[in-house]
Amino acid sequence: MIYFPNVEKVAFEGKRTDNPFAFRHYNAEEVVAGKTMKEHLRFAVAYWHTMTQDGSDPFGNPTNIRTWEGASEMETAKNRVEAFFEILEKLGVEYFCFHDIDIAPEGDSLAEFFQNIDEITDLIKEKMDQTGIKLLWNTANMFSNPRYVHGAASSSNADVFAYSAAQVKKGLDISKKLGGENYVFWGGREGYESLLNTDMKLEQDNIARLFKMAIAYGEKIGHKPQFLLEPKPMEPSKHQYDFDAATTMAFIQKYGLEGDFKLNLEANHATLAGHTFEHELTVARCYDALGSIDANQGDVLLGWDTDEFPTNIYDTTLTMYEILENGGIAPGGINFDSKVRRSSFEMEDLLLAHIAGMDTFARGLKAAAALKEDRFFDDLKEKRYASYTKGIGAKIVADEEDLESLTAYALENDDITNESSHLEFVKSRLNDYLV
Ligand code: XUL
Ligand code: CO
Repeated sequence: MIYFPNVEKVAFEGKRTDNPFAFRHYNAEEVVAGKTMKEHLRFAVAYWHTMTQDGSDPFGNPTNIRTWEGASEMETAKNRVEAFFEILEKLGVEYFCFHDIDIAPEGDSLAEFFQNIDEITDLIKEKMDQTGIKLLWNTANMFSNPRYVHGAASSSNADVFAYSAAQVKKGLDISKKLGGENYVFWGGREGYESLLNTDMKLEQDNIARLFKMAIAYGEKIGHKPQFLLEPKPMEPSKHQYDFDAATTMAFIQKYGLEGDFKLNLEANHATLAGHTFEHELTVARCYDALGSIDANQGDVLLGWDTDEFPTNIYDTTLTMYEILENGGIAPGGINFDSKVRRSSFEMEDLLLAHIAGMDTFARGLKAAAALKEDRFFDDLKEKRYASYTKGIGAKIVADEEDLESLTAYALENDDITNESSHLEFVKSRLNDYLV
């Protein structure tokens, strides 16, 4: 069955095309800053938003027209695999990501769930072998089912901890089966509703216990994907332990997980934490822990996780600049953790939305490469911190000074002159790279 009969494989046609199913900026094989666009961008499609989202919101019923609904849940699940690979192939996207419950129905028992997962991943593997499409990451959904009402690894109920462990084991088994390059943990319920009844220390110790079990199991089965932790400050929990990049790094370091874990950073989660996305990316880079990104954007007027497709060139430019500074994002990638708006309910909107996101990132990549080539930020920072390359500054960063020697210096040099940042001029010049 063909799900998008009116759309051919989406090709690069350039800015002047009026074909809505064409890339106007993303040209997979075009070389930018020494690599092809597709090597830089490593796009992935998210199973959950693309295949299972129905367009409902807290005030309204589903709106999405989806032609893959079958007579049973398993039939729908199988149809979705077909449709998903058609989307990936038509977009020329080489990676995908999923939660366990996105691909297979949970059934009436854990054993039945596992059996459904086995059947569907057989199908997915066949498709991967036929097309060469790869698994960027999978994860276990340990937040939707009511059993996770008090958390997963952080639950007050040890039976829930055990259930979570079983889901993670299965997640790693299917990661091995499908050659997953990364494995993600996002703790939507790993936090608290009220401190009045929460043992924060035990909960965080237990989360780390589960992660260590995952590392050990990966070693045992000879499959070690890059483990990734995805920060988010809140939603669905009132407070989530992986609040932002800095908080999550403190957790990773406290429990000695830095050799195995990096961060999967999401743009809209940064906004919710009161940061820009580039702030989160920079923090991760400072720790050498930038693993992968979930691409989307929030709405500045709304205080929740709207997961919109990225269309803001300013943001994608600064994001791609950080990725270039990082020397690339592999083995991570750019996963569209983005959903179409409720009013974009037609099947073909799924393609249009991804094309928009891919074109916006391609523009961001080109602008970022030009900024790098022109040493725009490099020169700016080099000049700003020049005082540390000579004289007393050079001695400070060589750790040759102490409080007494610096006091002696300051007493002789207390007539301080600072330079203006000319920040408005800088921002205006940055704009020249965006168009
Ligand atoms: C939720 C979110 C998740 C994770 C994977 O806000 O971003 O979809 O990416 O569980
Ligand atoms: Co995400």
